[in-house]
Amino acid sequence: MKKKTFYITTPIYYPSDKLHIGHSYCTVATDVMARYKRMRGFDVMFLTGTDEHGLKIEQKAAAAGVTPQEYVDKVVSGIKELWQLMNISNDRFIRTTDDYHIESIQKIFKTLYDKGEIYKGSYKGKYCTPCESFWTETQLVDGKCPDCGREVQDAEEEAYFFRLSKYADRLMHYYYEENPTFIEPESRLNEMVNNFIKPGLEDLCVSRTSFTWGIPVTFDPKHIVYVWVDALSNYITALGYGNEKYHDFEKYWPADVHFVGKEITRFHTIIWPAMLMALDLPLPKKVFGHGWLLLEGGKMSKSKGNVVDPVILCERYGVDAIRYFLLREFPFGSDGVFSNEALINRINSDLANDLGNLVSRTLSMAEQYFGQIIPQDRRFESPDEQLIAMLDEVRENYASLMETFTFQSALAEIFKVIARANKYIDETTPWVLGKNPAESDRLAAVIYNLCETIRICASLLAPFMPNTCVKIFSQLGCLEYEHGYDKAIYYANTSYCIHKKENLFPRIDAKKELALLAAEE
Ligand code: ME8
Repeated sequence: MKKKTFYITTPIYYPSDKLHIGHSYCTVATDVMARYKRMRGFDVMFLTGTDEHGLKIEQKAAAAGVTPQEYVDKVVSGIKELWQLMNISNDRFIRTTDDYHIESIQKIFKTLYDKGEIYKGSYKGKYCTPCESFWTETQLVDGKCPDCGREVQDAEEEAYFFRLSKYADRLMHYYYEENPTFIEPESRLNEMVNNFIKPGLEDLCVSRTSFTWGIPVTFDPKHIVYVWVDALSNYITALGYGNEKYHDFEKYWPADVHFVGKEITRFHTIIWPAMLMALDLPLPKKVFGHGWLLLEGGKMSKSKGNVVDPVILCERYGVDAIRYFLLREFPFGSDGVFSNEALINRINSDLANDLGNLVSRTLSMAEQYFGQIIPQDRRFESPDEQLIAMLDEVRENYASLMETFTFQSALAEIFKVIARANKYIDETTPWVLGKNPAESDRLAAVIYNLCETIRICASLLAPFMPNTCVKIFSQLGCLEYEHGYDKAIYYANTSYCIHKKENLFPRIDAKKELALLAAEE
């Protein structure tokens, strides 16, 4: 039987500077979802990449005294290294400067022009350079860019326009009739409708002549394609739409979900679907606008400089700790405040104390009392029932939360089981049982139940903390066919071959660490 497909994407990031922890947040969430779906047996296509054209990059390169291509090549190689460091399992990485993408964009632009969806006119408006966005007077907030609050400039140029205005009704129909879960969280739908569609959509200026770092319009080469038309199309060009580089457009399109930050939901839920309608292509099934990581009251941003470097964080605390923290601390749809204190607390309480201790106590006792193999002669008693019932339920609870991208709660479900298992150790007092040879069968059952708990929890945690879970399975001596989603329920006869190694997460001395961090600032 052919596997079901799952196509998931991150935004393609601007390589105008190094990425910060906010970009990592979205990419890690996408990675977790991709790994989860692979674990569920899907044929996954996970796409990320970089959005390399536009005035901002042209200016940055000029300031650095290099060509735009040289500039982006350097930043992009750093971005690829970052994703490798963070264990990101993307199947493809698209750069908008790749030849095949450029070829596709030129074809898309020409097709839209030939169909009358794009026409030539002249543009007068306000332009926000950092956001690469044109605004009308009415869209400005206090005369400034409504997305970032910065100054905008007057701009006028001969330009091509996309007939966005004519799609308002079809968009509304898509949102409310055809696909009511297209925009999530739901609050973002209301925002799109009330702030953008209801006030009236205007045709969109889709070409520029004021700078050159972009994809030329083939039939009028002094124009370059507007960077958002170029960028949004990546989701189909990366599958081979309009080019011969790839051949899986039919297989994966439409995307199951685009993960994007809330500030670019508008581009993905208005402009992008309208472009696809104009091309007579199916629309993505869902756009999820996640929240922002804030820092001391403001959004992190490359241009503000108040950024948190993911490379430093991963080196200091470990990749899995950072991946876990990002998805456990912040509800995916809302904003959250990043702080070192919260990070250290999470590592200590959840990873070192709860998970780390459960694994280390269980495996130490297993080795101490039985060596590598838990005896088959096991006596189960009623205190086991509650733990086993939780083990049998956790997988379903987790799955339904994962399907709605409720990562924080999915993790909380697993950690409830971990907490219960730690309590079970205190209740069953294996160290007392271990002193009495007559209780050996009871001790074997207790240790076995704990190993089952660890195996099941690690199976479900694997998309979040892949390296840690590999370590756990290896210490449990648990073969590959014994873990994974399908096996994440209680069995009476899993075979373990225990081999305890170093603790998974060393405890951080929070006071010392925070003082150290303060001194470094
Ligand atoms: O907008 N908190 O690229 P970009 C959470 N090239 N997420 C954050 C964040 C923060 N503080 N800062 C950034 C672009 N992000 C376009 C996209 S897509 C066709 C083109 C994440 O480099 C979040 O996902 O500015 C946001 O939408 C994305 O990075 C913006 O990255």
